[in-house]
Amino acid sequence: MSRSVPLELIAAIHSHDKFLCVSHVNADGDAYGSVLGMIHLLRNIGLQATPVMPEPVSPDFAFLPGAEEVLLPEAVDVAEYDFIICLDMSSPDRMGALHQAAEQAQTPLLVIDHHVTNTHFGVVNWVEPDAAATCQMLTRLADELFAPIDLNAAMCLLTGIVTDTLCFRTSNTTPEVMEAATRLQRKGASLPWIVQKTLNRLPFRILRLWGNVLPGVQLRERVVWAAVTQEQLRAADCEDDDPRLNSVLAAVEEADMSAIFTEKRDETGRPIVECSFRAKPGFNVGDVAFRLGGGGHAPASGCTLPGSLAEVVDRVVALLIQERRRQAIVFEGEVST
Ligand SMILES: [Mn+2]
Repeated sequence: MSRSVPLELIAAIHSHDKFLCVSHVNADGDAYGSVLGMIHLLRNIGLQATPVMPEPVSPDFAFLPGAEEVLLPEAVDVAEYDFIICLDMSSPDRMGALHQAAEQAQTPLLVIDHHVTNTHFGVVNWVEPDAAATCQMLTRLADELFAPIDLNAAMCLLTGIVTDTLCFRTSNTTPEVMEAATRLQRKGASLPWIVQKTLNRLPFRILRLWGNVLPGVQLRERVVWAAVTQEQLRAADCEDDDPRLNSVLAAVEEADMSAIFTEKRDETGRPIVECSFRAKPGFNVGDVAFRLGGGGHAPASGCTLPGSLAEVVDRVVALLIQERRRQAIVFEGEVST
């Protein structure tokens, strides 16, 4: 059930002028959509708002109105702002270099997020784990702020809802999500255009990468997984794998949980592995990621672990299998009682 927007949040925004809006590294549609949607809403009530992201804007999201204005942390003097609004991010380290800058300048943080793993790191924290997207929360915030939703805001906010719900297909797609999306459509945001710009795009090199990765896919005890090596990425001319590969695995009928493991190196050159998990309704991969030092939600989560690809895959797959067994017993129990 949706809770109300904290009055402290409304008061903080209404009684100040200059806001910096930020989201997390490896930004997705909800991260970009909420940062840019928020700046449009704040400007619509006459406030100054600047978007900043820890990394350069991904070309995939350059179509969003306001994307061309996004600054990198080094281009921002944090001390000039009354508040930093942290959107769709569960912990402050997720905002990269801006984290240290904010601490030094002692600029207070306002947190708006839907991750259940949120660490409540702001002076005001509005965290709604039931919301399907941070952008969904912002459609309600707009009303509370008396901020008109113009076409620019509507496009950004609908993009976050569409991408986080995989176009209204996740288990948290409630009637409230549909209502928020309908409102944004009525403000002029085009659903088919956003879907075309986000979920329905597949660069050919990604397809080639999948062609090399999928022969190694494995299924054991209703857990399905695949590993992506640096060599495969290079051969397909890809910098990174694509989150949609996990959507393909997540649809496997014979599995309740899925995982993609991607071989990477950290700044010092040591081997690390990025793990991304998905669970079918009734199962939870959020806890697994959290225990491994990552974060996310019951249906989708992730973490980054040190070690070689083979080591990490062995260790994490064993954990997922064990966890799936345990949850299946609980789930069956719930169903039968
Ligand atoms: Mn989100």
